[in-house]
Amino acid sequence: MIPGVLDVDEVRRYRALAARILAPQQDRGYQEKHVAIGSLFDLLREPGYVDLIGHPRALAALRRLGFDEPRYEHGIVFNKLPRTPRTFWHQDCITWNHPIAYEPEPHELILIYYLVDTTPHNGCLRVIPGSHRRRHALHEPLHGACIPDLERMRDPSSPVFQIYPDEVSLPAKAGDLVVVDVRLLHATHANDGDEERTALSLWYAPSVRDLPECVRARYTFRTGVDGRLPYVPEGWPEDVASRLRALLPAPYEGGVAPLPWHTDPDERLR
Ligand SMILES: O=C(O)CCC(=O)C(=O)O
Repeated sequence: MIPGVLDVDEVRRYRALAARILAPQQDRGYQEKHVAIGSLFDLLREPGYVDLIGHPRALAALRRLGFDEPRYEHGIVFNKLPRTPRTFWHQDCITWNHPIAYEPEPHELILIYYLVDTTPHNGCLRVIPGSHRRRHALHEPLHGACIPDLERMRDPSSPVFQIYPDEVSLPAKAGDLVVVDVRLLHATHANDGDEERTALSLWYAPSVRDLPECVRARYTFRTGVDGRLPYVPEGWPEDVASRLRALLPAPYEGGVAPLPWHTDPDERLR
């Protein structure tokens, strides 16, 4: 938890940008499909977010943690509407088929910025400490789970929607930043408040040069391959596009095949 990374003006500005991206969330069909996640909109729908992606205070905080070359991969606006349920437990690692996923050092981080004060009453983050390195009962029901079914909360009695004795809530003030290892099991409380709860999650590779070549081979910058891989949107003004490009990993130009996505840990996680 890194308090006060964004000042009041930045919080206001990034909320205004989020509001423009979030317009399609008014649709009832969208709301039903995403009731247990809120929204899943690409941050790059607004070029103004390039300032956030390269935020000097956030990058300095990462440097203090020992990550001196973070590179942006992708980002999502997570907006939980008033009186909507918990987000399901999950982890976001896609590299479980490679030894790096079983090493102590993180190979991918999520930087979550809160744009409103967030508590257990209105949807703050919940995490299971240590679950990025140790198997937890939740890994079983999550194995091969149908994510669209979880997003629409088809089965509220599922273990992935329950409270666990070893979970920890992380309340945050508007402008605070939470840094999460992608392997960590995380979820949110329900938003029982009357206001929207807006958070921005930005994925970074903290040290690209330490990544195996097959992981760097994912960075091809081809649009439409997968929204969770780095790219520069078409039609952006060149000055903003080049600022974004400088914050992305270098496009891979070697001959190694990209590591296929693998979203579940195997027996190496004990
Ligand atoms: O806070 C949220 O709405 C969900 C955050 C999350 O799941 C993530 O950043 O991966």
